[in-house]
Amino acid sequence: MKLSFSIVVPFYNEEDNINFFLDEIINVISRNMIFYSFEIICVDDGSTDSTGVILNEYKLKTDLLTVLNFSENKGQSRAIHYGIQNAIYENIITIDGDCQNDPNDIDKLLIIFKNNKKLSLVAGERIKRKDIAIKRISSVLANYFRNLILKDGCKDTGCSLKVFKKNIFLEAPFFDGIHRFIPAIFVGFGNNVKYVKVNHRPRLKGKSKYGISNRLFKGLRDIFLVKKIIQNKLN
Ligand SMILES: Nc1nc2c(ncn2[C@@H]2O[C@H](COP(=O)(O)OP(=O)(O)O)[C@@H](O)[C@H]2O)c(=O)[nH]1
Ligand SMILES: [Mg+2]
Repeated sequence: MKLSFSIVVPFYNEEDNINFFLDEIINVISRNMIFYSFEIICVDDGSTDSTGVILNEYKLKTDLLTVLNFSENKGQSRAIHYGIQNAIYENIITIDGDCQNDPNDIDKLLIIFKNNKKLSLVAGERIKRKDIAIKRISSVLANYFRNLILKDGCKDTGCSLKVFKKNIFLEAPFFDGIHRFIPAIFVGFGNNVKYVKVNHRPRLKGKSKYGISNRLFKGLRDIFLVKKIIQNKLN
């Protein structure tokens, strides 16, 4: 039987990125449709620009697309979690909607996932991050401390491009920030994971929604919460 994948994408004020992003994704799906089944779930997280309108316009062009809307901004974690809860397929692909991840890497991740039945997660690690220095440095720090405590072996947990089993992700209780701990949770729950080098592109349109204060410090605090979640699960 064909493996099937729900592609879950969070969007917060990404009006200038949506059409290009979805064109690229549809391209990837078209060339892989003989091997796998797909749906795309876009979560508009209370955007205040035309994101919702543009997503709904795109929906008229393809029946692969489902658009979910929050009336107010609930954050990237909640958007991804809600998208996954609504996914019809048993496997999930996550990717950012701002065109910084390269959808062409999906082929590579899918082949590895398909050929290694024991893997529950294949996660991208961006080789050359096209972000500002402060963001790259804070990311190295956060990855170092998380790895020290949670030992997930992941060098770049912030890379959204991932393929994984839905049921394992949904075994973990939700918390705001969970999307940064997917490898740690999978490893902590005793699953096999693999990391794969992927491309990263500069953000050409729109603005990043994160700075140091709303990511690094919260990320460090959440390490201990995840440690507890893993201990609770194993006891
Ligand atoms: N749903 C949702 N998505 C968000 C939020 N903040 C960022 N995103 C999305 O998450 C992805 C990554 O965000 P971005 O700001 O580019 O983060 P960066 O690449 O790490 O700087 C993009 O697709 C954003 O639209 C948010 O509050 N809610
Ligand atoms: Mg980005």
